[in-house]
Amino acid sequence: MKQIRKVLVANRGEIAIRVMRTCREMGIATVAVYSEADRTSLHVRYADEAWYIGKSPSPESYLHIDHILDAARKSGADAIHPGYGFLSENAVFAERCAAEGITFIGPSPEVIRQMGDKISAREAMKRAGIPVVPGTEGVVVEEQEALDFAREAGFPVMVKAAAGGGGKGMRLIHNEEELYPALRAARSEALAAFGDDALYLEKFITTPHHIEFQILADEHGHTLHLFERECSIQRRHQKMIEETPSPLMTPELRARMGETAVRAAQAVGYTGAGTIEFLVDDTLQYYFLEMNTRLQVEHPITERVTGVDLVKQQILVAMGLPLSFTQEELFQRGHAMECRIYAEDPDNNFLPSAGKISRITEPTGLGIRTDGYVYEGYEIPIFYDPMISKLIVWGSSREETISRMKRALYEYKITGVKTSVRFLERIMNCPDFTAGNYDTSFIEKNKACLESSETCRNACEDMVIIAAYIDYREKLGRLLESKEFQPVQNRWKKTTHIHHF
Ligand code: MV4
Repeated sequence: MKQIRKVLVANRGEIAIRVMRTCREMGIATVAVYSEADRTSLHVRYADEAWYIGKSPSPESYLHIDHILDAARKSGADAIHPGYGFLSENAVFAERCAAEGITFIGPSPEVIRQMGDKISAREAMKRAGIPVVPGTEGVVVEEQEALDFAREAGFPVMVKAAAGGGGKGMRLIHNEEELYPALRAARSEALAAFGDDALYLEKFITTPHHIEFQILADEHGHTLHLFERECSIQRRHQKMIEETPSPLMTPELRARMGETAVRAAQAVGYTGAGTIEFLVDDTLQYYFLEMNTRLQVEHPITERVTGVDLVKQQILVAMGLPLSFTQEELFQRGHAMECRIYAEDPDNNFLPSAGKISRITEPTGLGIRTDGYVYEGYEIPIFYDPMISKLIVWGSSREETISRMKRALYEYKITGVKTSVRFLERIMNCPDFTAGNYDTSFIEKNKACLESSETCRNACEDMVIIAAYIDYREKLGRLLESKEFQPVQNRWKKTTHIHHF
């Protein structure tokens, strides 16, 4: 067993505070690291100590391995929690921690590296007999090979970067004419974005559900799942709302997918908390998509329905302790939903809305959790992800959860920056959403219903004006054609022409 007495959280924002809260509960000291722009950030104040790690741009601070390890060494931290994003799935960082004798709270560098390479992840799953999206064997080198696959599988197909993930470097190809140009573009994009131009192709699964399973495994061979999370409400690969249980799920499908997720984790020797992402098509056929070797943004909905603190479990596993519960002891109780609150303007193409928080009041009450980090007077930095907080709501049923979420969103008042709160309210009022009848095309399919009330109102007003004008023109035309119409006599001219403007 490795005693952990002090954890450095190599992250910022809400997740840094969230991790530090669990550390505090466990009697573990906390170390914050901060950049120039984060001098006034809440995680700096919350931690027992704080270390400056560099300038605001992430590469000079939160992505700078040496600066972070310097802070770990100087603070005497015996473990590092990477949160999500930044270095959380960086195998080199995990290796450097190990080399410094610092416990990296997460899976081994080998597993991080293997799951970070989407082709080797697929190969590992195929070997374990886990269904993967039909695709090419290994890296696509020759364009002819891609054409052969696409002809065999049938269009549309998706080209993806082996070093990508999360939708980065993906392209949808509808026919042969598009294939070669798309391959070349994807290859140069992948090289630029990831320094690795390896590509692969998959059959496109139309309007899939994006369902993921939470995994937890210790270093003593115990692996279990903590059920699913439905993540199909996404905009440009950015999740907006997640919920558990999934409206699509049946007990039988849940058991099969859960067993598959556990087998996937065992197949790669996973330890700690991880997530298996699946695509599920409209025949409820499911396919392994990716494995995330980090804690996910949306983990709180799983915590709420199972009662398990996933960060606490990560730390206990990192200490080398066996899991203290079995699969049979885990149940989903009620229904939880997360809305991500972004400082973005949904009525202006979701452009980030920087600025100072002048007022904020957050909802509270039974079944309501807000994981945030902003406060009145706080200036939201432009350097990082614009997520302000996560609103996690629980209810005894999906209906109760939605009505409670509506109430919570109504209470959520943030002034000084534009936020996605109003957009989330519109989703809560969308019939397809409230009926649980949605997949990853939801945002696209419900554009009209999701337009801002302002935009809707403007559009409606325009419609009213246009309708009135058309009505006027029709009446005028009938009048002009009618017999009783007598043109106004003008003593200077025979008739007066009516000039239509
Ligand atoms: C797919 C797919 C359909 N067919 N792959 C990959 C990264 C993940 N975040 C989304 N990914 C997808 N991969 C195949 N073969 C559908 C998705 C997908 C998606 C794609 C485009 C736009 C939004 C999406 C939301 C969820 C899943």
